[in-house]
Amino acid sequence: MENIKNLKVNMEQKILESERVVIVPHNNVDFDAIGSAIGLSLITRKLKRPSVIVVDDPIYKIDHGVQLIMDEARKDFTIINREKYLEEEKEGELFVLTDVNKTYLISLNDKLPSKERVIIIDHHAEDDKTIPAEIKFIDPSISSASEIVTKLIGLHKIKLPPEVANYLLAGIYLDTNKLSKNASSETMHVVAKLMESGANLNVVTDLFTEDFISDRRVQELVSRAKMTSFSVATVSASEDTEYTREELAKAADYLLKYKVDASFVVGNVGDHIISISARSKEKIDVGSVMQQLEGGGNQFSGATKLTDCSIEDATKKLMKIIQPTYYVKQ
Ligand SMILES: [Mn+2]
Repeated sequence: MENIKNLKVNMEQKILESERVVIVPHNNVDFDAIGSAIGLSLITRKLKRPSVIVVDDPIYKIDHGVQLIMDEARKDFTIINREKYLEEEKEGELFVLTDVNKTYLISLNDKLPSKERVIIIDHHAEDDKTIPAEIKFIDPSISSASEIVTKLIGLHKIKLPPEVANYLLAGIYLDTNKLSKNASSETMHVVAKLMESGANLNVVTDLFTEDFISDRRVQELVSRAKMTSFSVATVSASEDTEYTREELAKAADYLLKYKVDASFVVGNVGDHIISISARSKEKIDVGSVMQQLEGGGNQFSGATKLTDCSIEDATKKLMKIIQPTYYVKQ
């Protein structure tokens, strides 16, 4: 059992000595990783140090509920991807890893500073791949990183905004399977504190449900995919289901997991508009394909919308255009 009061004191000193705090949750970010990362951002703010949270997952890999949290949290916190981090990387940064302690599970593994500038907060067991860190609080007996961070926030006497209380509760909820496993009396105490700060169990439960419903809709689209003889996946969605552009894009992203060069998803987005979302690995320039259908994009990603035409017509138009002649010359 580690001592969280020591962690608070030692961590505070390190944060105050740093120019900026880089908060790194694990890849395939989940509720616990993002909730605890946002909570840590709140602590750096109290200590008047800037912080960024680095999340580098492609959008189709992020759970819908986690995405909702990130979209909302962006109003108050800085969440950037690896590319953006590399543009603004600077000296004197402190890395705080949360919900992770292994090199191969983080997006900035090649950017880790020396161990004096690394803090790890985690509840996964250590092994020989654990990142060297001068300060680490790793306790597998605790339910979640969010539980640890909530305690830290309490020690800092920070007033938790209700939204952040929800994110932290979502983290605990995920890792305890809705408080049905690994939840100690300490965990329940932390949950009670979060609820006193305005966390709402209904809101948190909805985050999990929406994830399920949206995923299912994306998977419905994926299940309609047809593979052409020239390694392109196409989806013609059902005419009477309205999808969001984001769902079409997620299905197109998802299809790139398979042995295809590109994917095109055609669906009804309402208001008599048929939208096409296109993604490519590299051989096919989908931006140029979309341009010929009055849309746009770049080599890897593109989209268009067609008014007053059926999904069948839109798919026919698309099929005429996607010929191997549009492969990028190599
Ligand atoms: Mn966790």
